[in-house]
Amino acid sequence: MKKICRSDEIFQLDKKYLSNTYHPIPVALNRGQGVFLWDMEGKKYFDFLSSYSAVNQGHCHPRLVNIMKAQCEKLTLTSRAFHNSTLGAYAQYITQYFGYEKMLPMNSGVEAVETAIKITRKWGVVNKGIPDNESQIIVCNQNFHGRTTTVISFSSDKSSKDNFGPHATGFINIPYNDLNALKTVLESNKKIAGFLMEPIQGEAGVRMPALDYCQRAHDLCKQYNVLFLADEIQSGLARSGSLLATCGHCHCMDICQKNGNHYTKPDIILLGKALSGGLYPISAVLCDAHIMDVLKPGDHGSTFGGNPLASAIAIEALKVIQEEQLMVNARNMGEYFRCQLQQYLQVSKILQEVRGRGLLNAVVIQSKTNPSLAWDICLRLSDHGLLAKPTHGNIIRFAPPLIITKTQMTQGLEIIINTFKEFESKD
Ligand code: IF1
Repeated sequence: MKKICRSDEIFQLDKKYLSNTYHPIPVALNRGQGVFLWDMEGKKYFDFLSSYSAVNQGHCHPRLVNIMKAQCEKLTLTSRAFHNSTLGAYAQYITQYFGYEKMLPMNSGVEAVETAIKITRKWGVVNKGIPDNESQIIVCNQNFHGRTTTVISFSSDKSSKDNFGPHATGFINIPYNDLNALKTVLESNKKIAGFLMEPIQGEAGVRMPALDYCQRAHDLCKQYNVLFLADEIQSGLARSGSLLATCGHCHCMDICQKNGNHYTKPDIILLGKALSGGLYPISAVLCDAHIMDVLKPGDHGSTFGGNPLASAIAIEALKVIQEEQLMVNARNMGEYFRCQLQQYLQVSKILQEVRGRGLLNAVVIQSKTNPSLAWDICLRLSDHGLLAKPTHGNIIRFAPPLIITKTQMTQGLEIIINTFKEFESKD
């Protein structure tokens, strides 16, 4: 087979042989290190997407690469038919890290969501006496929790959902950040087992609820004996400037309280993405024993979930987050980033809003003449050596790896602001 070495050859291959399910920025990446990516021609880019927050620790983190290599040479997969030498240690490490009693290991993020739905439904049957097949889970409009047939059933996004029915029942959608809507449903429906939400809605364009929303929503759930489930797959693992965006964790409670944030410890948290630092699909469901123990042998499982390779990588990925103090850097660099862009916003015609927490940020772009302005800006950013992707038409998400230094952020901002300036004159 001929060796492929040019970007345009890769674009052609992808077009010819791949399912047509994505509309990528025309860049073919070949190498990554830290906050940087290189394409086939050796051109260097700042990565301001971080593989949708999976590479919080930076690309090919040396500690993660080393642990992966070492574990690969020893043992990679046993299935759960037997015990293995790393899973127990991983379960102990992650539960103590987040202050929960039990962990259930899966692979992709959406599998963690599916797992949490199953735990919640069975918990409702066992603990609330909800008849089997009748339990309900409250979810939020504009959510993104993944792409399985059950999870798309409660999506608000037409292209994720339409023509893929019949859809699963048992989900009630309410507006995000609306405590009254939550209370109304809880009050009127006795078959609710759980409330599933994202502490920050990523796909919806980095939408943040009121600072006390998670805590007050959880309080309402407690009042009605309903589980509060936080999907921290994107917002968690230091991305938002705290270890979890719900802040249900001792490592960052001090800081959160100082900042006047309210925190809560969700009944169930879902993790994925950066749990491997981008080396491997690893997800997890964490909760206390009185909830997790509704699952019995045979109730749930996965061939690869909790395999020795994943377990070794996940421990190291969590250690890197803590030892490199990524939440502190995310908080500081995020503030710097938003502050610089807020200043630019004062003099800009096309920039409408800058928002975010930690290093999960977005800008809203507006054009009188060009409906694909955000896309065009992202193409131009890529020409200038910075990768970012639009979401929902006119929003651009900026989420670099959390190891980014101040100098690198200054350079990234320079590219972003100079690119915006090119478009100001055209509008
Ligand atoms: C794609 C978005 C990000 C997630 C939350 C669960 C999952 C995701 C909060 C499922 C996944 C992805 C998947 C990716 C694009 C991406 C995304 F733009 F769609 F919203 F990150 F911002 N919960 N998010 O964000 O995890 O099964 O994919 O491991 O291409 O679909 P997964």
